[in-house]
Amino acid sequence: MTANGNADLVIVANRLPVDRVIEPDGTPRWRRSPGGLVSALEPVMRVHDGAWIGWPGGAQEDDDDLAPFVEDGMQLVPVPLSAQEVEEFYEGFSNGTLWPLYHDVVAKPLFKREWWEAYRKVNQRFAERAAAVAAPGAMVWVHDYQLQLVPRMLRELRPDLRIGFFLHIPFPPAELFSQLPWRRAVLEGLLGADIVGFHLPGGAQNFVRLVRQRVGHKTHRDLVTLPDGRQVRAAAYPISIDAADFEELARSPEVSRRAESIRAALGHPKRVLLGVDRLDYTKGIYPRLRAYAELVADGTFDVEDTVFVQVATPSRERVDEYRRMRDEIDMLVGRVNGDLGKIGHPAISYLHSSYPREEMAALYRAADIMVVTPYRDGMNLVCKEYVACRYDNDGALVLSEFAGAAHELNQAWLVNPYDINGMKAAIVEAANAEPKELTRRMKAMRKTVREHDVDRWATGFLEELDAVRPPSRRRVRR
Ligand code: ADQ
Repeated sequence: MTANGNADLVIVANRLPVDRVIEPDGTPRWRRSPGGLVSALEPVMRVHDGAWIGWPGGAQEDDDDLAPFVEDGMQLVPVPLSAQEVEEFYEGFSNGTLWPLYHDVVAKPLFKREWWEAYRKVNQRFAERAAAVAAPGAMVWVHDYQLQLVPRMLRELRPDLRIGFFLHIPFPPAELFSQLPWRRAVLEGLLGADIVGFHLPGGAQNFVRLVRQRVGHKTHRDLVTLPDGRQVRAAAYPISIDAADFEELARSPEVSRRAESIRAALGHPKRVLLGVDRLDYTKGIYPRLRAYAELVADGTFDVEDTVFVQVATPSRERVDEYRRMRDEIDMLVGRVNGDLGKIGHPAISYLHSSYPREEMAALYRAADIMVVTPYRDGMNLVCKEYVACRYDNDGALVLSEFAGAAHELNQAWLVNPYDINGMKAAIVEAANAEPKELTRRMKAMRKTVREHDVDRWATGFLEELDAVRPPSRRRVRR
């Protein structure tokens, strides 16, 4: 295939950084959805001639006009999915097979052959779009578990490219990954990249070990050598947030006022505990609320001066497991508030809303104890956002040791979310900690988050990808 694109840097991700919305009169329009990934990559996209390839959301009919377009100097290339592909590729293989398998089998993964076929087909479509827009020798950065076959498919179409891949969720140990009927194809898919990035060194090690065991390639430390001499590096690049930006937001008078009014609306409690998550069974919302409820029931906390605010944005609502979990949490919150609440003082203030960044910063400012207790999480950015907002070096973080972030934020009160008593003890300790102790811990965590921000993550990865030997000078087998 000839190189016919002009983008020097191509981002390939499941979603575009814009959503396709349909106006009341039926005309489609693009609305920006500024997620962490797009703000991290925006500066580098500007320096390079950047293109972003992704699904615009929703299901497309054959006659939908989804031509590439330019927004803010970025070339955006929509990849359409049919209703059946949304069901089989996105809800099915991505979120019903890979997501639970890669998160320690917290829920049972489903292995369906038709889902795998859809996954392959959609990955091929993404690879073809990337091949068409990339300039000769361009860098292509493929993101996440939905697109693990793209690196190899793309290399077959365009051997001239430098290809990077980053996995935003954990990469499981060999014992779990090996359940996957298509394990070898997934490993070979990833090996199409020059660099395969993970949040933690453990993920990279799991990958290299599996490549040795299941594909039979030679490996040495973080390097895999393919039969044609090409080398693939597997390494850790822990993602982060724009810490300075969050702090600035938190310091703004509007956010400070809003934080005060949140506390006032809660009845000026002595203590506010906070949980903020996508409503997902990996996030450990249920055990966290159970632990808290027990502390209220046994009199450790009094609803008159303490409240737990749990914000849980519904997600993936068409996947059965998510509906079940939402019902379970709804029931738990209802029971706890019914049994333990008082008029004007619920034990748990439970919200399904999705908030703008300003409101998130105000919530972080309003909370004395942030409770983040996933059963397994690739990184978890919520805890880093909380830390970035605590510019007075106060506030306590209770954090699951199974979140990637626990490797960096080890001054948090680290907990095992499977151990309810352990979680209760940590919450009580955090609640009773001396201000000096809180400051000591928060200061150290803030330093980490400040020094390792998202810009460092993105530029670090791309610099290493840029340094990959251009394919023209690679040894070619004849
Ligand atoms: P997620 O599973 O989505 O990300 P997380 O890292 O915590 O988890 O990111 C959530 C983001 O959504 C945060 O920026 C947070 O502020 C925002 N958010 C959460 N609830 C919200 C609400 N109610 N309103 C508005 N915003 C809300 C996946 C992996 C993580 C990994 C990231 C990035 O599962 O482990 O850290 O990708 O790689």
